[in-house]
Amino acid sequence: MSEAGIPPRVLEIAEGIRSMKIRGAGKIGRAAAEALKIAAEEYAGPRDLQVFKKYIGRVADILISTRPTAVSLPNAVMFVVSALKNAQDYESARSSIIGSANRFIEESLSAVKKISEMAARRIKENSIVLTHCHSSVAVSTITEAYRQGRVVKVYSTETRPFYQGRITATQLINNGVPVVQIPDSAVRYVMGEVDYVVIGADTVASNGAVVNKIGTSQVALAAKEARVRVYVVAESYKFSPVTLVGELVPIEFRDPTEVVPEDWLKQHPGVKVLNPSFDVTPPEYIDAIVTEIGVIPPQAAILVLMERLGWALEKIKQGVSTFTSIRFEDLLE
Ligand code: RUB
Repeated sequence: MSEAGIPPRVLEIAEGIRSMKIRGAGKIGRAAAEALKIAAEEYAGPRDLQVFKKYIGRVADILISTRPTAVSLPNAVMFVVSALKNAQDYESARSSIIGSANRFIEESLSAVKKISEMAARRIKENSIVLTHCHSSVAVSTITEAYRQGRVVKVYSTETRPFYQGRITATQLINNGVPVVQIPDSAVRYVMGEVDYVVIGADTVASNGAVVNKIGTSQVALAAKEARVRVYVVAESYKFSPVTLVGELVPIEFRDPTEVVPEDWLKQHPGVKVLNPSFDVTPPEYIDAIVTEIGVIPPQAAILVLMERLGWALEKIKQGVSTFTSIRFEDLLE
């Protein structure tokens, strides 16, 4: 994809997502919206609607190619870019991109707040909560529940190999929440003490399966065995419309050197390393998904898709069946 004429700040955001400097599905979605806004604001090409659309299409393609799993990324991009649909001229196209990017960011932040308030109500007083990875919505929920006297202790897994659990532990402790960091392998050991598991999501499929950081399904399995409730806290733009037509959620595999040091790998050339970044938790292992439009059983994921992502379902009807095969550049011609 040609990067000529694309503002450096936009490419920096794309690189930030790719290198995981910007990470977590919500932040990734908001960063993509911000990048499209900057792209519109700093556009320096001809003031021509078709040329501008093609340019925005190129930016959209670059953003979407950064990481494959979190559907918040294509959903955010689709949301912002679909504002071009009714634009009559270059000026209105430019301002509609800026407007819809702002709207996505505002609505996303307000969704996080609403979810935290709703999810906190589901936690009884003096509970012990376990969380995995770093989810902004989970941290916000747990903090809200702690403020209401509902949480007394949090187990936070370190989340190998990238150690996002350290971000969770730091944020919780900064919010005054008592936190105990545990290795991922200690989840079953502590589960007997835990009242709730609260986790985020990268993607929720139409059947209610939740794709989240690698290890989530093991946490959910241990919780199920111990009859501990599992709550997923996820904004509606983490629901994937394309799963409705049978698309599988692509799982990202990252570099082996995140798992073992490069030197060690060189000394042991026969050892292969597998580093899947996400896994799938089936709906039977989830008690509820808390979204900004309400608390649902995972099996009701379809209702969220109908209510919030109808525009994406329309695209699917028109034959755009997968985000990964979309070239926005073509779509906007
Ligand atoms: C992050 C991760 C988070 C979800 C939800 O993975 O799996 O649980 O993205 O996060 P990575 P949030 O670190 O690989 O991006 O609630 O912040 O959207």
